[in-house]
Amino acid sequence: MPKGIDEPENYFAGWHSQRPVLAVMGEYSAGKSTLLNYLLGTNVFPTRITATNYPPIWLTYADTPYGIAIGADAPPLTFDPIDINDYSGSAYLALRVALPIPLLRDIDIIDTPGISDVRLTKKSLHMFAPFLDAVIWCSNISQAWRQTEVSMWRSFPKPLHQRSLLVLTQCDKLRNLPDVEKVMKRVTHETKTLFAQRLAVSIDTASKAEQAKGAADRDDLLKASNISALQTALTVIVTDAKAACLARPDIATPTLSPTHASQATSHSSQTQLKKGPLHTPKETTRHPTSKKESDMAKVDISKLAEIGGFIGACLVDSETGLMMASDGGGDLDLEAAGAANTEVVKAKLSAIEMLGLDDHIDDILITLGKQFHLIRPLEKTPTVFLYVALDKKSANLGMARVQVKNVEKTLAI
Ligand SMILES: Nc1nc2c(ncn2[C@@H]2O[C@H](COP(=O)(O)OP(=O)(O)OP(=O)(O)O)[C@@H](O)[C@H]2O)c(=O)[nH]1
Ligand SMILES: [Mg+2]
Repeated sequence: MPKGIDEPENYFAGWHSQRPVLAVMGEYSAGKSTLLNYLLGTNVFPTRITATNYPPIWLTYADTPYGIAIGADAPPLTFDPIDINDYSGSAYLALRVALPIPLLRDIDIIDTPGISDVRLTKKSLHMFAPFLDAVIWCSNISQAWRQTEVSMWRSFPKPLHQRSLLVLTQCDKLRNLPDVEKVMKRVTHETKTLFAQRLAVSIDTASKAEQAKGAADRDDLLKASNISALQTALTVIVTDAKAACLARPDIATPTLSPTHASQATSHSSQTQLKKGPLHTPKETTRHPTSKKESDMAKVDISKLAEIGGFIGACLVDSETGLMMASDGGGDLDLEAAGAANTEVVKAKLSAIEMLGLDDHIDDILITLGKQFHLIRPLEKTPTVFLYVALDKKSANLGMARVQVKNVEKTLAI
């Protein structure tokens, strides 16, 4: 391993410019990247219904776009930001992306993975702490301010707490304003000393306001979104942080630490910011980023169909939510079911890690009225799991568990 690659702080120190640095943190799928894209006015950051699989992305201003990927065990790589899709996965510790977006003239922004990401340790977020002027902590209002969030945020320095905002996201998902206010009241009580300010927003509503036909509709939607309160709070944070930042050396050009500058390799030389969104994941064909994903077509899980009461089964990568193989299904949308259950597996893996249990998951059983759902992470690759749906009336659960285990043993990824 080249010297210094295991110390990404060395790079971050070089990236720390006179601009305030704002990080967005929170649980996965809280809406962190959606919020940032809205503020930036373009789809820079990847967003998805299931957890995205990117390392922290440090966004900064440059007239000519460029990207730098800090590898976990390889020299840093420069890339064209348009190819950001290719830099997900655990091979990278952090990405630096520079773009000519007006807001970035005033502020650097770091988008981070969800705190329950199994690959993300406290240390990997703490690496950024010395460089942060403020944090927007995003917490989904439907499950706001969970114990995992409390524990992670409390582990950051107290002065940072005083400069940061708690944003309850996706407030359009609650039925009405009194429900929003009820959550806000509880969370305000629980976070008194932990944030400078708290507010509830809906980026979905703010985006709808942009498409509204009449001015009255637009105004109503904007008001309901509470986006202007967020923009005001951000302006205050940026203004307060600016004076302190001027004392820092300004770094306007891409910098690699001297040790690595000569080793950096480039995927593309001169880059231009293309018009339109940089990344629209829903329409984008995802390139396999790892051997694991490119192997998926070869995985055979057809033996699972021999289990009594079999309805359908799939093999899912919980890091990406992607289905690697499937069989049966009938009325059950296996792809959606598999993706939704990535959250179950990730939550359980992270609970085991948080509790310091030196153990693994054999299987997870979900009992519905009419079906059993069995989840079995692969022993050698626990982030990949088998998901099997069985008819409760005709399945023999004991036998089914053994059969799923036997099939799991035959899978090698
Ligand atoms: N209804 C509603 N959905 C939202 C809102 N904001 C984000 N979402 C949706 O929530 C999902 C997750 O959003 P992301 O922005 O990818 O969440 P994230 O916190 O960046 O997720 P990770 O990067 O995976 O940790 C996406 O399907 C978004 O469309 C909102 O205000 N309202
Ligand atoms: Mg995100």
